[in-house]
Amino acid sequence: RAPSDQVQEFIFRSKLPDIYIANHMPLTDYCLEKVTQWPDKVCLIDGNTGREYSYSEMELTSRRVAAGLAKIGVEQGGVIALLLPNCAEFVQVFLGAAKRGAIVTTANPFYTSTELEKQIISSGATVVVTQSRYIEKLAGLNIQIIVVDQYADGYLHVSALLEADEAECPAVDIHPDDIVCLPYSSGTTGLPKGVMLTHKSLVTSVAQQVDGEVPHFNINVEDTLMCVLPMFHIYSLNSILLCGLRAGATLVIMAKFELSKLLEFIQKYKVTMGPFVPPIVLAIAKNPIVENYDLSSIKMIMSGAAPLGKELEDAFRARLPNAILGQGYGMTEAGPVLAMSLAFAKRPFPVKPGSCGTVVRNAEVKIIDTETGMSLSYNQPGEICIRGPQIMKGYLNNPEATAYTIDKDGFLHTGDVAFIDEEEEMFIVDRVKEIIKYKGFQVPPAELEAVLLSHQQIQDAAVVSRKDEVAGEVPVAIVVRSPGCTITEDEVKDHVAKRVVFYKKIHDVYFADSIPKSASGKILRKDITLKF
Ligand code: 4UW
Repeated sequence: RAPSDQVQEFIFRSKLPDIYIANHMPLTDYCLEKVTQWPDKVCLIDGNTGREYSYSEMELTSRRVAAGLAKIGVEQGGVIALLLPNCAEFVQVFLGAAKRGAIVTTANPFYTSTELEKQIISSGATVVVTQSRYIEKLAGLNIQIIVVDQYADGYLHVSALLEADEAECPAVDIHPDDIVCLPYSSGTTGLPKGVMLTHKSLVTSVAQQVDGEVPHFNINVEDTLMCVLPMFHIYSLNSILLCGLRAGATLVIMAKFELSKLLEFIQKYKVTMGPFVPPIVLAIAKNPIVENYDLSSIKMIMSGAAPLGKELEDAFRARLPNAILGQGYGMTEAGPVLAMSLAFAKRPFPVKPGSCGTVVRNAEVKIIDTETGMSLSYNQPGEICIRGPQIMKGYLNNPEATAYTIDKDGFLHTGDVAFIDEEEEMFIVDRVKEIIKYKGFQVPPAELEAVLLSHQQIQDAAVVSRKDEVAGEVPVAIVVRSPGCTITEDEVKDHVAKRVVFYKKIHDVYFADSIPKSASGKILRKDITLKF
């Protein structure tokens, strides 16, 4: 995309001053930099097992894992796939791999083997760390499997990493622009792509949140963070795990969301901070069992990854009036955090409902007119673009998609439409990208369209979003049957359901004679949405 030749650009910045950011440091060293100040502090409580891990233990384990990885042949720059729900091993292997100078690609363990195969091949991963129950999904892949739970015949056990000799931790010269994390995201269009997040990107993003005299996201050694959102998604990985470690907080991790368990953990471990997504906020606001628990330890609740409705925000505040409720706004490619509520700051600002926050420090935001590319001033909605050392280096092996997303001036185009008001608060109002968000999870329409078109009775198809009270949005399909074919709605749904993870399932099928397309063959999704 050509940058506009506008003379005076409108650039939005944080209301907090810029800070010094130590983004020359490797990620693990940066996150664990202050461990000597709190060596015995509990770093992690694995809610699944009840086991606790101290900060010094975690730091030692990261060196052992780095040594173990080197020993099994993982080179600096090598790629490891983590296929795990939230568990202590996720954290240990992630930090150890980063210490090794390796790259971690994270995937949802519920992915089907087809989905996994695509990511493993595309990322170039040579090792996957997983639980024994997921091994069968990896059949046929040329990859070394490391199992974290029981010892399984023929597979390496994670103890080979956790119990390696830290004296053999290799000395590696990590460059700030080296990739450390490779999550997959479809971005503004098309299929999932590897998002190259470097040591510099992630260190910067964490620092933008929790570093400095007046942190934007005020968490510290006194805090206990609830880590129920999956760490394979960048929201949890960055804003809960990495920020929590840097700040010396305690993380309580849960493998899967279950409301009563979550409430029990909040009460038992006196959780102070809950980073959630709208469906969890909804459950806490509406479910009567919440009354049975003492949630008075909670100081802050953050919502993000999908829009939070105003009614829900009000209902939540009525239920937990003493907790600060605010939003964060992230996108994998943006490193990921673009904005966060200044109600979470060490010196909080008053904020308005519906806002997804104020841009983080050491970054610049532009709101551009989607037609002309001109940057807009206060209160005018346009596409949000962000520039700063935290954004991705680009998409792996995909210079076209990278150039489409990051312009020549270094601004990342988000595909989200928002305006910023005079108090520098951002309000997302629309989207000019394809992505559908089911409970905060990405559902890329192009991926489902390809699955639909692989059925011989389907001549053409489009997948669009429909609003849903619980999930936020669900994917629905418009299908054109091949001539003479009689495929039914259930058959279409089944065909897709067998091939994709549960949250990408098609909820409804509408049969049509044709799919509206532009002259260049692009599906006109907005035109389809208008029909129902
Ligand atoms: N309101 C409306 C929001 C919002 C939103 C995101 O799966 P991805 O690529 O990434 C994420 C990351 C979320 C995130 C990261 C770190 C963080 O601190 C935080 O705070 C809560 C959130 O979701 O999807 C990116 C897309 O998700 C939508 C938006 O369309 C964005 O481009 N999205 N947050 N508060 N929509």
